[in-house]
Amino acid sequence: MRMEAKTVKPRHPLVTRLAELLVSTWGEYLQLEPYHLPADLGFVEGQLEGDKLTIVNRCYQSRVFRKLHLELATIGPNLDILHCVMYPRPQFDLPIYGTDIVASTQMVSAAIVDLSPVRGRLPETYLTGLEPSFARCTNFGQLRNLPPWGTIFSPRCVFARVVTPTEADLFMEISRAYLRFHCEQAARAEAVDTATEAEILAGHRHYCEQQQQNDKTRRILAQAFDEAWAERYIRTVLFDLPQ
Ligand code: 18B
Repeated sequence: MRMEAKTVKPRHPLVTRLAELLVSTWGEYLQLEPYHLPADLGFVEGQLEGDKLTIVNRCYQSRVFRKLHLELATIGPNLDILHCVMYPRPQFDLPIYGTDIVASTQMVSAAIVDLSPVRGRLPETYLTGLEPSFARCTNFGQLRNLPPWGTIFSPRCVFARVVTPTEADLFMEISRAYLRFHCEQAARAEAVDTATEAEILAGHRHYCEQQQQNDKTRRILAQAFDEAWAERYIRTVLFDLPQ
């Protein structure tokens, strides 16, 4: 395991494009401040069945967001993963933007983007605002079904296999629209009362608990490092609860 600041070069163009979109959109809409991850977990390397696993994290915070986390992982010669979660501070009644891309050299087996509700139901403004982009999902050749723990996702969740360049462009356009819509909502968000804040905090906890059940993520991390490391990483870096 190494700790020096480093970058990984993702090889799949969709991963590169989405990472650039996320960071540039954050820079455009938000006053970014650094967010410090545990010192040994910003850049990590492991071995997965003889292949090198490299993880690079970028993390910020802002007035509204307690943690804006972008993670890029490369495994061996042809697997790239992008993971991103925008956790609002629990004082703000906003859904959680999350996205995950799992890409091999030829194909994106999973591309997912959602604004996940934290108080039961996605607010009407979001349901309506995201609808035109969501409706374009019918243009993906293969939409995928959510796993059993995926009850946290909203009716506007996009989960597709991405095979052609047209589908890659479509995923980018939907992601861009979701992200910009969300940043616009966040810009005018105002703090809620403490009773609502407690409800939101419980919603965040539930979101993280469900995400922690994704065995596909856990398996990769446990194989490259070990069970205890995977557990700590999932609980402190990927899906940590606010203090
Ligand atoms: N995830 N993903 O982030 N995951 O982190 N991911 C996979 O083709 C990693 C999130 C989500 O069908 C797969 O099946 C690793 C966020 C869903 O059972 C692999 C990291 C969201 C599935 C990984 C990572 C999210 C999924 C299998 C850390 C949503 C489908 C790929 C870098 C907002 C699960 C495949 C299923 C799948 C791996 C969703 C390998 C290691 C933020 C729903």
